[in-house]
Amino acid sequence: MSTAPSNHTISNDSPDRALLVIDIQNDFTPGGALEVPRGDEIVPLVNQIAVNFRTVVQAQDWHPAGHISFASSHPGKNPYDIIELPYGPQVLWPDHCVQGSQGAEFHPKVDLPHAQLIVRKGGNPLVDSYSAFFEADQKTTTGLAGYLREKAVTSVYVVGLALDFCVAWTALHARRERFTTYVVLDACRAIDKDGSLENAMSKMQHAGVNFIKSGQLLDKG
Ligand code: VGL
Ligand code: ZN
Repeated sequence: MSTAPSNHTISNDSPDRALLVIDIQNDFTPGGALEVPRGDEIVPLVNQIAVNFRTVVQAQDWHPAGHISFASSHPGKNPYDIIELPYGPQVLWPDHCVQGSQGAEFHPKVDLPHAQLIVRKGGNPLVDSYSAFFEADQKTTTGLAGYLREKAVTSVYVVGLALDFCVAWTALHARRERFTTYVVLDACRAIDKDGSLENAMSKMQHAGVNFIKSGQLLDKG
């Protein structure tokens, strides 16, 4: 009889796949500046999924004070207004994930000791970056695609916050970089404002992103 723990293993620990853990930070969890409803609920599941991925990358939203995506940087504007910037429309947000702040830290229950790389994004004061691959200008790279390719990764599994913004843009850019891409839906939570979730799901579907549940990853033992 096997004594392997039944629900803490992933059936296929292959080196050609990576887990991308997006923005599980204090400001995106309840009580944070830009809280994603029930964003904290995914943390135990993400920790569990990560156990048998060799390559785990964490993304961290990491803005300078006065960032262009903050409503407070645009007199007369409010959070969730949309403005036009040189790179396209920009949703304005409450101030969040300011570099070095407590809100920018990972949620205290995130437990990923074997994560090898943290990609900090959104550091350009004039350009937002939802995606862990490219900034919102769609061309400035974070280097993540090159990192993954050098490790011979061909498939990425995306989890985290928020499904309709940073998870979606990371998955779309993963497809653009020709990675086989899975979004693990029950290991994500969405902001879901003004149709953002429906819009993001349809964009991902058209781009060939696969939607799965964590049960398809975790050994059913
Ligand atoms: C995010 C809005 C602004 C996210 C980041 O992590 O989804 N959303 N910055
Ligand atoms: Zn942000």
